[in-house]
Amino acid sequence: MNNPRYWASQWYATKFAEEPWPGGWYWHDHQYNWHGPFKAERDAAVALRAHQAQEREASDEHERTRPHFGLYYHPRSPYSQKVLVAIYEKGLQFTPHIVNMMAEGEREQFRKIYPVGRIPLIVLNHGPLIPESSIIIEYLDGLGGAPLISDNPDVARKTRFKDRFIDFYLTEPIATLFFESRKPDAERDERKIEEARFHVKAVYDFLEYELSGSTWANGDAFSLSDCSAAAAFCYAGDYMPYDGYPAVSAYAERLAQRPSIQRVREEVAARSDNIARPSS
Ligand SMILES: N[C@@H](CCC(=O)N[C@@H](CS)C(=O)NCC(=O)O)C(=O)O
Repeated sequence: MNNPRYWASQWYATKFAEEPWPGGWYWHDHQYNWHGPFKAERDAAVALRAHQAQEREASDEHERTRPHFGLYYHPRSPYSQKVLVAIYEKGLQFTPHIVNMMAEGEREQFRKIYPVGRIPLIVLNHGPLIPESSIIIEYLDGLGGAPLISDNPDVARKTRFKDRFIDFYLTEPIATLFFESRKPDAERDERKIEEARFHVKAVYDFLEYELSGSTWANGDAFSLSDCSAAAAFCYAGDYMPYDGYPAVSAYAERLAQRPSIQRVREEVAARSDNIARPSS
């Protein structure tokens, strides 16, 4: 440590530093790039520590985002879209497994992995299964990146409530309206349609009030509730227009502009097996 010419860093010996290098203190990085000379050992040590901190940050980010789970999903499934939005918001990598639940063989195969047979599902590399879109997002949120659920228990409670409220009373009824609209007139279940419309209206009424002073469903930070809304609002206006709901309409537009959501929608648009939207 006292040789001003060949200074041993905390990581690597510097025995390769030879003439004609100017005298002074040196350190080198992983790629054997030499840094120096520094007049004093202390200056070299400060530079080395700053470099190490930068590398640690980079490798933490790498560790956080590297693929360590497989996602079973379908780009057109609303609950898969909800999880994809969260994944893209956080910049995480994953191993994709697209499952077409309409194809009997694929459905049966998938049920061997998860007997309930619902997508999305994530499978961690070391084995555990994590089903249910909201639980998946809770898990992903623990991996760091921009938080989707606040540390503040009161804000978190409202985010979780809106997530459930949107799934149960918007995503599900919109799916009902979608499936009913595809049936021949004689087979349509008017009672189901009426109930679905009643619930969608309840969500619009609630959100019109909640959104009047905020950008996103639960305040000014994009959250789990917006991941849930992203998929539902892709189709909601086709089945129940936003007439009389200016805040809901503006919110649907903001969702459509969000890069993570645009990416999810582009993936749907790029598929050749798309289902036609209803003609209004
Ligand atoms: N509560 C579940 C709902 C998942 C769900 O209903 N997924 C649909 C696709 S969006 C599905 O797998 N349907 C296949 C089936 O019911 O056979 C979640 O939040 O993940």
